[in-house]
Amino acid sequence: MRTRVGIIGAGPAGLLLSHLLHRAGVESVVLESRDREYVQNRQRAGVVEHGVAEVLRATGLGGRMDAEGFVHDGIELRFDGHGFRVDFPALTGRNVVIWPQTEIVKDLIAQRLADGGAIEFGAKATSIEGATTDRPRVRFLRGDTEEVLDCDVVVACDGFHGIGRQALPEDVIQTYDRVYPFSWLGILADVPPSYEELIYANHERGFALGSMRSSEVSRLYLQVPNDDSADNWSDEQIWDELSARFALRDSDWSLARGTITDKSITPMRSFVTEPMRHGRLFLAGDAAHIVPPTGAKGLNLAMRDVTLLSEALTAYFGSGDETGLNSYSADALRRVWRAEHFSYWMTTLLHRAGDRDPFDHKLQLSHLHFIAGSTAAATQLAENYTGLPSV
Ligand code: FAS
Ligand code: PHB
Repeated sequence: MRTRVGIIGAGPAGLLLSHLLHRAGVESVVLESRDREYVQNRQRAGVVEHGVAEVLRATGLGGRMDAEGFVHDGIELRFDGHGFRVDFPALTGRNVVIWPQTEIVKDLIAQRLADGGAIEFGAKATSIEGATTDRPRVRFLRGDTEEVLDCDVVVACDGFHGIGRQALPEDVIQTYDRVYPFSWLGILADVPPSYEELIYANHERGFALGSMRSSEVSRLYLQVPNDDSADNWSDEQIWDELSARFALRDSDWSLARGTITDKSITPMRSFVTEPMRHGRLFLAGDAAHIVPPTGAKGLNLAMRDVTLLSEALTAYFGSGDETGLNSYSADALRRVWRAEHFSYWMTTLLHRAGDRDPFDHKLQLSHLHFIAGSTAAATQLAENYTGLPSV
């Protein structure tokens, strides 16, 4: 096989890159190790920041999002028995859209296939060769048969556990890593959300997040120890703990309960790979970086990386202009580090640290009261959460 741009991974990064390149007349092939059903139904992110929603609308992928998604003008912070709403439009003029990653992936796959795009499901990339030559290639297995994809450029969009990073030589790659002393127990429940907008709760028992997938399906998360398991939690225990952590003083608000249809544990980690380019190999999305999901940045960073890279590749294949390719890593990493800091800041502001130090909790509560009382402090959160236009 031969193509201009060989893309490893049919997650949101790889699929959006292939879609954007197609719209610019640049050919690509996407290699995906799993099958279509698995990729489309993998439960992940739920928040699309302002600028990414604009990219989806501008490239023909906003129809279902605008018809079925939810535009949210704020989030609620809950702490000390109080609720404080961060008003995004008032502070930034922007908002976010609640639109599940599963739906973005379904639309991208459908659009690529409708446009005649090449997505090779069941094709597991095993190695990337010749990254520093002008003819890089990807070896991949289709079943037991080894095949080769010859390319002009390879983009590893193969997520945190992919092979992309491994192709960077040890004397080139620099990684930055932080593992947090807690994880999230996430549930899907067939019950209408008991809130109009997302609730982020800092409680002495731990963090909790109330989100949604539709008007009938709630998505909620609980901070749990890293060695915890979803099997340790009965449905009743989950609802009791969520209710305790979301509780408000002087309010008759309560959390509606329903049938839990999915339980899973997500570990918290910050990770960055530098550089995001080596010769004709580029990294994008979780292949290069991950963030704790508290700031709702993982999906959005992935989409921002490939939006930037597709512009650079279009200029290169269109006119030979390599400016964007040469600045891609530095340009992408400015946004990556901004999102890494924001995700770290939201995570440490809202979660009880491993030692549950009461002094730390007092500092967190003081900071949360400051955000509730300071337009400047609330603006800092709103600007980062809705997505900075340029970094
Ligand atoms: P992805 O991991 O989505 O996609 C990589 C693709 O590459 C996969 O389809 C994989 O099968 C394929 N692949 C891997 N190795 C391959 C190989 N060798 N050959 C071929 N294909 C290969 N972000 C948020 O903003 N909010 C959240 O709530 C949130 N929750 C998350 C929960 C979990 C459990 C995880 C793991 C992540 C979560 N994230 C969340 C982050 C997540 O949404 C990612 O940021 C997003 O999926 C990144 O997209 P990609 O970079 O495309 O990587
Ligand atoms: C989700 O809906 O899955 C979600 C929303 C906001 C976050 C993390 C996850 O910060």
